[in-house]
Amino acid sequence: MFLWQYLLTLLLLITVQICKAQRCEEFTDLNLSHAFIGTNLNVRLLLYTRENVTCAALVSHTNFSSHPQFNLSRRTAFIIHGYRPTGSPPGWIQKFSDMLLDREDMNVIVVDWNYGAANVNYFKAVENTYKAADNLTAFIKIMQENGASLNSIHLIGVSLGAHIAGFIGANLNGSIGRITGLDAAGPLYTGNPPEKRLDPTDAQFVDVLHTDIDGLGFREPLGHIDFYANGGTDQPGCPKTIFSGSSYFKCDHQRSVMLFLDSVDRTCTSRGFPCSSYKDFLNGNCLNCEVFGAEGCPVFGYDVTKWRDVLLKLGQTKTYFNTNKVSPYCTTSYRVEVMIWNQDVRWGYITVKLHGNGKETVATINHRASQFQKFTETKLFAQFDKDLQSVKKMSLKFSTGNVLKPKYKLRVLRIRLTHLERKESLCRYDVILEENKEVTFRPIPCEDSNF
Ligand SMILES: [Ca+2]
Ligand SMILES: [Ca+2]
Repeated sequence: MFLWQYLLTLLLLITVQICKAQRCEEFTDLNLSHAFIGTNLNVRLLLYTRENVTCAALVSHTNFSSHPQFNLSRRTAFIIHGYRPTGSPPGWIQKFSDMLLDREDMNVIVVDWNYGAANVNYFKAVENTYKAADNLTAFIKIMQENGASLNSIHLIGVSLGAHIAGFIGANLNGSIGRITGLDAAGPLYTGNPPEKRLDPTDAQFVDVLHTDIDGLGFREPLGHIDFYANGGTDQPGCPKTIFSGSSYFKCDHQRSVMLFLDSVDRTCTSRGFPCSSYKDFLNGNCLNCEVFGAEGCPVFGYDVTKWRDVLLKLGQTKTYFNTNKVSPYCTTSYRVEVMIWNQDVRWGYITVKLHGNGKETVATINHRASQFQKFTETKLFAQFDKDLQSVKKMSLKFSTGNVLKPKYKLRVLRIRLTHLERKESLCRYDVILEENKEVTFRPIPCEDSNF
């Protein structure tokens, strides 16, 4: 061999090695291929760390040493996707990994079980959840053998992925640190015994979000804490009719991921209020957070672990919160207390508009007609899309649904708004609200009084 040939070969080999080392793995896209109809499950594990935020490494069950960035003394989060009817990669997956790494120096493993999840036959995908769980259990056992602690493992499962997380957790006798279930799948899991679905015994701590309990999600509580966003049935901003195409089917379900992501980068916080029903929550009957002490009611999402000990003591806690249509999803809540002096009982709806910092925000309390009675405090719950920090003016409107001949008046002795986070109260005394006429005024700090 000539020297130049030798050198060329060497150069080629080095290049191949470098390319190999830098090869970025992608999530499987089966969208265009129809040859995949499920035989081989082929679970692929894509590792992201702060050393390779945008370039995933494919880790196998055996070659840990070839990934020096896979530091097992750090925490490891697994993101496990759900059913993929079209076989396309989940649009949110890269963002999810980026945001977790932004938040914390950890290992993020994107579980790509698309070969098992992308099947026209949902039954087949469900069957594959058990197999995917066994595969991942084996991987986690090897992590353990290499020094990882189960305490530091967080499984985040979306839809079918939430049950996969549950099965892995059960395989490991509930010793995994945390499982987060994002709108755990309902179809074919509803009514299952705990061993065939996610449940609180699957990990040391299980937190669950419900966003589509009447569709693709699971209705009953599955964790130590269950958050029902907007009641858990339908999400604001999602299409209400089938004419909106495929987004009609998945919008509510997928919102669970968006809400969780908002909590990862702390865009803003949503507290879950423990309550027996959404109706009771909307009626303002569940705003008491005393059981949680100084921390207040649990904040939904990534940081809910702060409430872990008290939640474990409580067993299973069902909570509610409302959101906006788009990110930032969190709303600002006020307790509204109204006392009137009309002789007769009045039924109607109150609209509150707050003005401040050059902005305004409106809450219409209209999920049901409220009853106002002489010298009796009516408690309402108002949620605004943003927090104005400093309220300069307030507008009030009373309506009864009477459009043609509005004739009623609400003679308000006192109205008091209390910001649920900051506990600041704003008051107005003696104001007459004529039906459908907005009254704007400058609120004053509330006096201590014994009305
Ligand atoms: Ca289980
Ligand atoms: Ca729904």
